Amino acid sequence: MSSAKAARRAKFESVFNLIRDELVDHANKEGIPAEAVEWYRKNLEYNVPGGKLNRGMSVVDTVEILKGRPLTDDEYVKAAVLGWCVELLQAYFLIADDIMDGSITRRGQPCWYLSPSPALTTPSATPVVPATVPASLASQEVSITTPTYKHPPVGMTAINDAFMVESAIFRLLKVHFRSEACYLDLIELFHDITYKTEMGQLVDLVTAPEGVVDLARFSLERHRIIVTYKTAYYSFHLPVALAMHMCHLPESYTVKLAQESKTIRPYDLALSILIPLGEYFQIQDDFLDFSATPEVLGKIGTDIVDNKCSWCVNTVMAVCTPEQRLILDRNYGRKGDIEAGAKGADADKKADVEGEETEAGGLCEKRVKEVYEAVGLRKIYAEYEAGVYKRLNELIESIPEEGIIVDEKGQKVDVHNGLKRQVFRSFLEKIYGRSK
Ligand code: DMA
Ligand code: MG
Ligand code: MG
Ligand code: MG
Repeated sequence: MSSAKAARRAKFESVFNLIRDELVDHANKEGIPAEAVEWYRKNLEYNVPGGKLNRGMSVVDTVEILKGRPLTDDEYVKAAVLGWCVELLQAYFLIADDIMDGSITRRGQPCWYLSPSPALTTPSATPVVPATVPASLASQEVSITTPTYKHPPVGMTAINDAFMVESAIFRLLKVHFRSEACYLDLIELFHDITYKTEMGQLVDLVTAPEGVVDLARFSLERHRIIVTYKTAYYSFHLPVALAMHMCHLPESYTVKLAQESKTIRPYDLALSILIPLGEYFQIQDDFLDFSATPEVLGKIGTDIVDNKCSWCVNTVMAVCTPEQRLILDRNYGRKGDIEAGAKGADADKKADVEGEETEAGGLCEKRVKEVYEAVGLRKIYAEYEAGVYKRLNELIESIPEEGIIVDEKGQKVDVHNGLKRQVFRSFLEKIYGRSK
């Protein structure tokens, strides 16, 4: 990381301390018992600041581009608070997502629901799971093992912790934006985007229900819907729309050029570029999951083993032979080695029994990857990337930046109030051709 980039991140991170203290102080003032306040503080510290922070910092970047000058200290803090609200939203989704996906690790540490409980970390802590079988279950065939751990996990309190991280967004908006003209727009935006992302999570979950491998459920159209709703709205549209509202961009304005006048609806225009940009970003993520080495990527790709409705499997299904499709049907979404004797879902059990299952990979995954290579997925991806880069640049170029900008009443508007191509270029240049 360049030193300028590191300094930019450190400045943004310093605002996290401010908002954490504000939230914790507020809970203290409400008279919440100290152990609960301490839990909340640990929840925030564990879940909010540890990511790449690209989404949050892009709010600050966009405000700077729209204003066309360095920000004052007050403007910086306001933009950064909005950025941290995006990071809070992401943390809220991820705490819940990890429970629903049964994930083990996140950002190089245990998922919050599996992490040691902040309240009970002494050796004398009592187990949270009953050691004896409850009477209501005694007649059924259940096995409840006596817990031996000294540090019980956060467990399902994580569900309420996720809700609290979400509610923190609205608490911060109230404190920092209550008296601003954009307050209602900001609140509505967070509500709309949250609803859309949750719809995306639902489509994601029903497309690949646990333990059901059925490639017929997948399609590139289904992939596009999942990606748009689950990722693009909150990761790309939200940061830019927040910055636009903070800079008071009007709903519409007219650009008077030499020959013609053009009416611009900047929020719709931004959306029409940011959704395809978000889709491109997720397609990169899907391709890298297959193609990048763990050393480069920083994580082991699991989409094939996890039965994900990835761009890769959808693209390959569209071009492969019936024989190759059979290989995909028999090996996708499975751990271990199906050809070694077991068939279909039995492969998992067999691998378990024989202890040959590894955390990711195995022969099933290898066979799927061989089909990907055989159909030339790398070449298809390279062509896709060149095409989408050209298409996105054309969309960006279509934003009028020259001419006189007038508002709905025909009043001349400061040129800095218009949408800028650089907002989108800075996103595109950050992700184009990325290899991790
Ligand atoms: C996470 O989606 C979704 C949201 C809305 C944060 P995912 O389960 O595909 O992502 P990950 O692989 O990071 O758990
Ligand atoms: Mg997940
Ligand atoms: Mg998920
Ligand atoms: Mg991925």
